[in-house]
Formats: sequence, structure tokens, C-alpha cells
Amino acid sequence: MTGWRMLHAADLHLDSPFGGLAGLPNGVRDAIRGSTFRALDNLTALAIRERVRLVVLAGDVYDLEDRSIRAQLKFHDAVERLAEAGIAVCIAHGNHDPLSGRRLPWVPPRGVHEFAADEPETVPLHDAKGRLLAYVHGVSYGNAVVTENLAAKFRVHDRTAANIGVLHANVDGASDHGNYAPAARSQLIASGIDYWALGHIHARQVLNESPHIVYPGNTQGRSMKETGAKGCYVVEFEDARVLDMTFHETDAVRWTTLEVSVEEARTLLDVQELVHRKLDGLRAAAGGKPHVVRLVVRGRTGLHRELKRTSMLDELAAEWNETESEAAERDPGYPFVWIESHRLETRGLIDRAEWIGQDSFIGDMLRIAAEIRKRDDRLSAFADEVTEELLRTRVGRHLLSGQPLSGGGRALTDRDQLAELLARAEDWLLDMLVEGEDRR
Ligand SMILES: [Mn+2]
Repeated sequence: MTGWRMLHAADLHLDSPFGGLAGLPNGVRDAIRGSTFRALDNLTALAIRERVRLVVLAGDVYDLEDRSIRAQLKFHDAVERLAEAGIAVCIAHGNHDPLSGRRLPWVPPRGVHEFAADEPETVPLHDAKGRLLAYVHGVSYGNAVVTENLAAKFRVHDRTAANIGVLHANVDGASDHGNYAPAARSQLIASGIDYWALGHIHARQVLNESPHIVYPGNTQGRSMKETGAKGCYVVEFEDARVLDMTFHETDAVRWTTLEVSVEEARTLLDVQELVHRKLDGLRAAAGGKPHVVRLVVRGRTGLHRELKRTSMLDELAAEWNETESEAAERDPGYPFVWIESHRLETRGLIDRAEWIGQDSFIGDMLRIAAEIRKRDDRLSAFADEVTEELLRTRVGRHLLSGQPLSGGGRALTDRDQLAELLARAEDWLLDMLVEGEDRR
């Protein structure tokens, strides 16, 4: 029996342009601009440290068809370091880096293979003693728009060794990504491939195990749409069998949304302390990695109106960022936590019992809601009447966005979900109406 390891990464998007950084201080901006390259360095070091036999890269190594020279030089350098360490590298190009793009002349070192376009190629992989470990099958995009089912062309001819499929593809039509090289999961399962090393979808996901169908996600987040840890998988094989796989972080800057509840705060100073503590906590938790943060302050609090009226949160963010920017300026390795944007989503404390007894519009509204809540038939009548319409509106989406409710866009049928939606609608109206009353 032979145990061996493979590193699977995709969507490196080297030299991503990162729009909208113009206003940022140099230290922060430079770290973000350089992050895709730092992630590549982390990946290379990881492969060597983990003694992998093979690195597979499943497309979008570069960010644009018109790949930058800097990106190509850095990538060639990384691949050469891997080859020197005796690691085989197989590269399939995708929609962001098709073979038709502008390329520097480069003769890949021994043990490095770039798959050709259109028809899958098969590369045998051996260990240091010359024993066969695997067949690596893969295909690149010839141009940026490939709508053909490339996965259907993969052929397994020998199952005594591991069969690995390297492909940039949209499996089961994930709607938020371009539908390139569309393939069905069932088809991949039936293919005879033991491990599908996919790229294209930037969110990490394991679609199936034995055979494995895996998107490792991108190696570096590039905006608030790509939050959380980013990296790659190290896969452990025993002969042809996948024993285990472990996710490793490679990102150099982490994008994240930070929600801070200020329900326990009694004063604005408490709010500041809570927010500061959470921001510092981020830095500590990720072992000193810089962060770009979308800050959301929420919770029911007696401070709600004061927070809304004053610019306290704006000032807090500005002061925080100033300190971070100074530190990043002094030390390029400083793990800054940069507040990219902030949002106030607190709500006021409302005495429901007092309002429900009053002869007023608010009182009527609360009594009607209580009546609906009491009986299931009324609740479903309420649902029939409003949800279909409501969920098509901005208000409806707002009400749904607080917590995951399944059935977005469709009528809700589950009783608990309906009750929850009703409660949210009631809270929301109450907040607006009570504030309107108070202001008079
Ligand atoms: Mn991509």
C-alpha cells in the first residue's frame, strides 16, 4: 500500500484589480493588492511543508484573459519552486485564463503539465520509485466562453490507480456563476473518476464523497462577496482511495462581516467597548491575519434613538480606522482590522403591553396581529393574502433577511415560519409607528 498526498486549489485570480481601493491608506491598500500573490506563496510553502506529490490547479489562475505580466512571472516562479521540490503540477485553465489569452513564452519545468483545450488529456503520476500512483485527467478552456459539457469527455481506462479529474466547470448549474462547461453531479459520480478537482465556484464545497467532487473555493477572498477563510485542500490517498482531506487557509487578508449585538450596553461608551472588543477578537482569532470588515451593530436597546440621532458609530469607525492605518503605515506586517463599512441595525425597546391596551392605530394593529396568531386558519389565510405579494417587495425581503427562512419568493406554509414572519412584520411596523408617535 502506498500513501501519498495531493494539493487541490483553484481560482487563484492572481493580480485581481480590487476596485474601489483608491481612498484607502497605503498600508491597507498594498496588503489587499498583494493578497492574491501572498496566497500563492502560502500555497507553495504549504505544498512543500506537507510533502505533497502533486498540485492540481483547476482554472482561473489569472484574473483576466489579458493576464498581467507580473502575475505570469510570479506564477511561473511559484511553479518552478514546486518542481524543484520534486512536486508534480497539473494546470487546467478556465474562463478567466483561457489558452487564447496573451501569454509570455514559458517552457514549464519537468513534471509540470498544462492541459490543452477541447479534449481531455491524461498524465500518469508516479512516486519517487517509479510506481504508478494515479492518472490525472484534465482539459483547459480554449477561449473564455465554453458552453460544452467537458466532463462528459473524460475517459477512465484503468482503475488500478487513482483517477483524478481536473476541470473548471459549473456543476448542477449554480445560478450565481457563469454557466461554463455545465455538468451534472450524477454524471460526475458515474464517470469512474475518484476525485473531481473542480474550480469556478468561489465558495468552498464538497458536492460528493467517494467519488469526491470538490470545489476548494478561491485561495484569497477579493470582496465582501467572498467572506471567511479561503484556501485549498490537501487530500490524502492510499493507493486509489481517498482517505482524508483537510482544508488549509492560504488567504493573506480576510474579508468578513462582523455583527455586534449591543443589547447589554447601558451607555454609548459600553457600545464602543463592545465593538472594540469584537474587532480585536477577530485579529486574535485568525492568528494575526489582517481583516477587512463590514460592521453591523444590532440588538434591541434603550440607546437605539441616541445611536440613530448621533453620528457615534461614524466617529467610532473613523477613529478606529485612523489608528489601524497609522499602525499599518509603521509596520507593513501589521495585522490591521479595517472597517470597510458600518451599518446601524439596532431597534428600540418598546412596551408592547402598554400599546396593546390603547385605543389607537398601533393598538388596533397589535390586537389584529394577536388575533391572527391565535388561530392556524387565520395564520394561513394571512399567509395566502400577503406572503406572495410581500416577498416580491423590498419590505418583504427586509423582513425575510433577518434570519434564514426557507421559501424566499414562494408562499410560506410552515406554521412556525409564518408566525416568525408575522412577528417580524409586527416589530418592524411597531418600531416605525412608535418612533413616529414619539417624534410628534
Ligand atoms: Mn474564478
